Parts: sequence; C-alpha cells; structure tokens
Amino acid sequence: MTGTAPQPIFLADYAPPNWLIEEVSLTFRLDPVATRVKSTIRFVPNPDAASRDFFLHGEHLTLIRASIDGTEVTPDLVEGGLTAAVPDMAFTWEAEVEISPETNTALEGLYMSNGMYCTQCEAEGFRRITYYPDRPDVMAPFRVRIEGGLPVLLSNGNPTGSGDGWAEWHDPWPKPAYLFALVAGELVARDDSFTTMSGKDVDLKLWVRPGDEGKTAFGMEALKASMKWDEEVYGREYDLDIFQIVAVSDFNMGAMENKGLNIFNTSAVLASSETSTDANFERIEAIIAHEYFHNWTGNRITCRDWFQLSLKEGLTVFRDQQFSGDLRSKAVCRINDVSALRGRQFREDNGPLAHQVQPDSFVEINNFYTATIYEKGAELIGMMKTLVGEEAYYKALDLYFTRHDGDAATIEDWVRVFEDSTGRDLTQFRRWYKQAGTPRLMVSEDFNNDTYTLHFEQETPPTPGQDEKLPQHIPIAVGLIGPNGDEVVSTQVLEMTEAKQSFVFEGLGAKPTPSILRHFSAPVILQRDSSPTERAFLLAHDTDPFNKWEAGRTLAKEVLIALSTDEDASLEAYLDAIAIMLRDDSLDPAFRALTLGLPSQDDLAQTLFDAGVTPDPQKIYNAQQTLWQAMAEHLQDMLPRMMAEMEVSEPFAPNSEQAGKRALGLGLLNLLNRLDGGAAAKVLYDRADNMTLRLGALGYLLQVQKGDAALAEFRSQFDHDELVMDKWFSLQVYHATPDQAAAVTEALTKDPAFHWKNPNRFRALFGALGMNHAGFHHASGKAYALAADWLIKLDPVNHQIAARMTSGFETWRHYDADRQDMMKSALTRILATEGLSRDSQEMVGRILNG
Ligand code: B3K
Ligand code: ZN
Repeated sequence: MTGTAPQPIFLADYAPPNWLIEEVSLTFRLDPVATRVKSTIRFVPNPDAASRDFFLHGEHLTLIRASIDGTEVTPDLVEGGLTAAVPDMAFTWEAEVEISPETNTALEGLYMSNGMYCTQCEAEGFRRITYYPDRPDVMAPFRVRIEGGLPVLLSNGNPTGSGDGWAEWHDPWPKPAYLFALVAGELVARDDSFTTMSGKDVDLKLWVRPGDEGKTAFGMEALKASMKWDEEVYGREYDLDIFQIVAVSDFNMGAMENKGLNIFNTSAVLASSETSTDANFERIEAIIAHEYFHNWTGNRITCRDWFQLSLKEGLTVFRDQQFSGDLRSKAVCRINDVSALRGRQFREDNGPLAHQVQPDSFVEINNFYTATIYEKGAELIGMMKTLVGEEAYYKALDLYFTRHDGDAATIEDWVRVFEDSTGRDLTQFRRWYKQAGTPRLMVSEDFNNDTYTLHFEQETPPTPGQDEKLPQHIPIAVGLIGPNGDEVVSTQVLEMTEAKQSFVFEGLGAKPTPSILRHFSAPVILQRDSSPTERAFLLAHDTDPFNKWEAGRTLAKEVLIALSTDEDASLEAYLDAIAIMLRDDSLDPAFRALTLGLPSQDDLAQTLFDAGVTPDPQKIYNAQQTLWQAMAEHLQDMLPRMMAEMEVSEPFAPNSEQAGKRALGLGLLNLLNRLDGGAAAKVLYDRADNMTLRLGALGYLLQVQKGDAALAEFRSQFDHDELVMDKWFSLQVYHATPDQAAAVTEALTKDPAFHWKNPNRFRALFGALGMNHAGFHHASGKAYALAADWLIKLDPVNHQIAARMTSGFETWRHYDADRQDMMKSALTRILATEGLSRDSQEMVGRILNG
C-alpha cells in the first residue's frame, strides 16, 4: 500500500449541486485507443445551492479543448476532475476529451469486450467518459451521436436518425449520468414487441453476438412477462418507444438498468436447455425482471446520493422476488431467498463488513453493492408491507410514484410516503435502516389455565462502529398448532417494539406448538430451545411452508452439529422425519428437494461460532458426508422408485414444475451415488438432454472420483461456449475434496482457457474455491495463499472484482488460531501490495480491523 489511507465521504456532508443541467449532447467518434467524446452541456444555477463554484468530475481523460459560451477556456485540472471560472448565470459548456476503451480493463466507463464497445457507468463510471457532474442528483435529457465503422450503434432513449457509420439517439427522460449507456459492435437482435396497458407499441430488441441468437427466446419472454407484471401489480407502464437489452461477455456484475438500454452479462441473459441449468433460467428471469423494474424504481425515481442506494436496490429486489414468487412457487422462492439472505447477508451482518442499510460513510461506493443494501434492504420493504398490509402497501406505492416521479429521492422520502398514506408512525422502524447487525430473537413460553404466552426478548450484537443497539420494530408472524396437528390459531402478526415483550393467547384447551416467524417475517436469528420431536412435529404439520422447511433444516443442523463433535450421535429422529416428508406426495417436489438438501458447511460454521464453538471445517465436512451416507442407507429402498417418478417425460421446459422434479431427482441421486459408486450418475450423464441433469450427474461422478472421462467429454463438447466452460471450471473446484481443492484450483489457473481477466471466468474458479468450505479452510493454508496471490494479481486489472472477492476472508476470526494467523497474513500481504486500489484497501482494512 502506498500513500495515505483512502478518505471516507459522509452522508452528513451532502450538499445540493451548485449547477443543474438542462440538456446534454454527446458525440462519440469511436476508436479502440483514441475515442473522441465531444460534450455540449447547458448548465443553469441551482437556486437551492449556496455556491456557484464549478467542478466537473473526470478521471482517465485527456482534455483536448474546452469552451464556455463559445469562448475557449483552460480549466484547472485537479484531482478527480476540473474546475473553471464560470459566469453567474446559465451557460453552455463544450469540451472534447480522448479516452482509450481498449486498455480499460476495469470495465468501468467505456470499454471493449470481444471487439464490441460498451459502457458501465454506475456508480461513478461516467467520469471516465467525459467531464461531468457525475452525481445522481444531477439529471438531464441526453442527445447522443455515435460515429464508428460498426453496424450497430446504440444509446439510451429513442432512435432519431442513422446513416452510414452513424446513429443518433434522444432520451427525453431526465436521467443521472450513471444511467448513460452506449454499445457499438457487430450484433444481431431478436425482435419482438409489447403493447402497453394504454395501447402504446414498444419495440423490444435483445442484442447478442452472431451465433448466440438461439439463446435469446427465454430472455425475451421474461422481459415481456416483467413488463406485463409491472403493469398489473404496480400499475407501471413503460415510457419509451423501444426497450433494448445487450449481452456482453466481460461485465463486472449481473446486469445494469441503463435507461432503455439494459446491458447484461451474457450469464444473466443467454439461455438454452443444452447450456443452462434450471437455476440459470430462474436467475436470468429474475435479473431481467429486476433491471426492467428499475425503470420506475431507480430510473424515473432515482437516488439523491449513493447513501440512498437501497432506496432503488432494496425495493427493486423486493419487486423481483414478488415477481418470481408469482411466476413460480411462492414457498420455494421464499425459501431460496431466505437461504441466500442467511448465506450472504447474515454472514456480512455478523462480521467485520457489517454496515447499515443506509450507511453514514463510505470510501468506495462500489464496495457497497452488498447483500445488506440489496437483500436486507428488500427484507425491510417486506416488513413494511407486512406491517401496513397488502392494500395499504400498494396505496403507499402509488403515492410514492406520483409524489416522487422525476425526483432524486431519499430513503427518508420513502418512509414518509408510508407514514403519510397510512397514518402510522414509523419512527422506530427507521432504525432498521440505521442499525447494522442481525437481531437475535429469543423466545420462551408458558401455558397456564388455557392461556398460552409467548415471551420474546430481542438483542442486536455490536457491529463495527456501533456498540449500542436499540430495540427494533419486529413483525413476528405466528401461528399455533394443537397436539393433534390442527392449526388452532392461524397466522397473526405480533408487533414487537420493546426489548422484552410477551403476547398472550387465551382459550386454548391444550398447550400448542408455536410456529414462529412464519414466511420469515423479519430478518432476525430466532433462538428457541425445542426438542427434535417438536421439530419433527412441525415438519409434519406446519401449514406455513417456510416454517415447515425451517423445521427440517433446524433438525438437520442440530444433527450435523452433533455429528461434528460426536461421530456416534443419534440420527434416527432426523432420518425418520425425512423419510416421511419425502414420501408425502402432496408436497411439491421442489419443496421436498429443498428439505432433502443439507445446510451448507459455511452455515454450520457460522452457527457453531455463534454458539461459542470454534468450527473445525474438516469435521463439519465429515459430518455432512456421514449424514449423506446415513440418509442414503436409510432411504435406499425408496430411491430408485422415487427417482423414476421424478423423470420428466415431456420435452424440456424451464418451468418450475419440471425444475422441481429435476431437483428432487438429483437430490435422490446424490444419495444413491453414495451406494452405487457413480453407476446411476454415469447412466444419467450419458443420456441427459439438458444441462441441469448433465451437470448434476457430472458433479456426482466427480464426487466419487470417477469424473475424468466425462469431464474431458464435456469439455470437448462445449469448449466453444464460454458460459458452459465457466461451469466446467467451477464444478471441479466445488467438488474437489478438502485435500485437493487448492491443488485442483491451482492446476486450473494454468489451463489455457483460464482467461482470468474475464470476470465470469475468474469468479467461476475462485468463487468456487470460496464455496468449497473445507477446501478453502484447509489446515495447510494453501487455498488462502493461492486466493491472495490471485487477488493481488487481479487488483490492478479489475479493482472492483478483486475488492469484492476479498470478502471470502470476512469470517477469518471464526476459526482457530492457526487458521486465523494464515488468513491474517494473506490479508496483510494483500494490503501491503504496492499500488493497491482504493477499493481493495478499504475492504481489506475493514476485514482486518472490523
Ligand atoms: N445497478 C446495477 C449495479 C451496479 C453496480 C456498480 N458497481 C445492477 C442492479 O442492481 O440492477
Ligand atoms: Zn438493481
């Protein structure tokens, strides 16, 4: 690390922009290493600002010339931009800069991917394109002209003209610069159209590289379904003549909601049954919806500053989760969403990277596109909906859209809309935005004279910079089940606002079994002592599908934790409960598949740490293997028959019914594989006609060390397909034994197809290493050292991805002293790297010191 530590910026320092913009015109003359960007910007003084000082952001730009109202000026180039003396009234700024898209490996601003020009401007990438007030509260309509010898030249808004080697676009909707986009290249489109609820025809185009046309049908259907859903559920109509999506191979995240021109990572849009798994289809559908939904929640109403990021992201995640639940199975989607929340957000919220949904400060905003901003942010919206009720929620949203359309709004604006439209006081609820950490909710009960009482106590542990926590306003959805399995009190929402609070249920003839936190009504960790018998009872009788699954998961967790300390722990109660659940044909196969899955090793390690026990990754791994084996032996009589029942005879379709059957079939094969040494997996691999089954079977072959031939065959069949090759890389690392994981990863880094500058490929390999819990935390420390070597190598090329992936180390304090030392030295080595990016400095510093 060189120089001084990077300086944070503070929410409290927000000041309105000095200058606003009436209109922007940009002309791009494209060239791989010398693109010229001319800008004409009409600035007007902001009546709300205290000063007329003029500053434009700009980074990695070569200024060619600048003028004000037609007179050449020589601005002062300062760190991060320029300043200039300007008139005291409206004026026109013109400038020309030169940039080099080809050498831009950070993939921010204008860059090249496989010969195609594309942009990524959120959060602060536009300043790498031209000098501009690159902050979201400066919004303007844009005119764009693109000149370049490429057949397809795209930007935001509606097309206004094109000719040989040029095209012009106009976006009439004022937008912040982070929503700007430009794409140019040899692309082909899938065309379609959508008629909006007011009868307006919208052209739809999904642009891909020639050769990928066959993978666009699903994405287009998902887009049309999203447009329709947003009209039907939120009354939101699309507002331009055209909506375009472009697939790009080199992209730092899933996708980006640029106005009218969404740019997508190929992995988040291209789909076919031969190359995509059911999980891929589901993710693609959700991301297409997410980006489309941003048109209203993000674009028409944007954020005043980046401290408000969850205003658009939390709400848009909540909306895409609702959409997926409506299109697929609500219960299964909720279980998956909560599993992801616990796996990523709880991990974040309970470690050194914990931060508020609305942070007070940050160094690098790119480090705050986190599970807390997104997923916890979405949970907060869900809790507000639960508290005010369905009807009031949509009424509040209507007010939000009318009151704030065209605004750069704040989280405070959002909460106030709910207060104004419902009359409720949400003062305490606001704490959810400002208090980091996952609340613990402790429950006890008593039963006397037909009266049942639930006693709750809440406590949020300290997080970095926040030692003291106040009680949260927690909606706790509860139902009660009688001894015969019938529900005696149906779901009601208890509102907890105190540190300790009790709720009474009267007139019960017998002591009921409580089903608490139904539908996971709040993002808290529920702590309740209960017996395996009670868990098995809830697994059998709970009418709330989330809690039914939760009962099975908690049982499995307890068994695994017992096994990780005592190899002879009793498994009977769990095995019997699972057998009953599996045989229950009234349950959706997807639900049964989820219940058959075991909690992840990382989840178990977190739970042990929480309980004051130092997790031993190898023992956790062994416990999981032992339990799979015991399940296989216990269920062996039913495996072949049930697997046959899960076969899909109709042609492949990526719908949730078929996907559920495939998931359960593969869950059963995971068990059978441990008895037949890969025989059934080999048969399935050879006859599979879709990627879900093929990849599942290949994974199981690798698990029993019989995957070599299939791996080679898989590669020869798919070596031209980047996205499938990503799977080929991931799978080998993910399924490597703890002893082999680092060596397998290292060998794969030497593979000629390991194009490490491509974010998807880098993540495929090192993301999988992080997910192989016992392999990453192997006692040799080899995986830690390898990961550190590669993050150091990646940082100067792509600081965003390098910084993001340092979070693999965020749990370092959970482990034993040897592992802690090794992880600490890996982190220290990263931090000591000469010229380390601000992004990585911030992340590693927080991980080490938090
Ligand atoms: N808004 C983008 C994320 C931008 C990330 C910048 N580092 C995608 C999304 O959330 O929809
Ligand atoms: Zn988003």
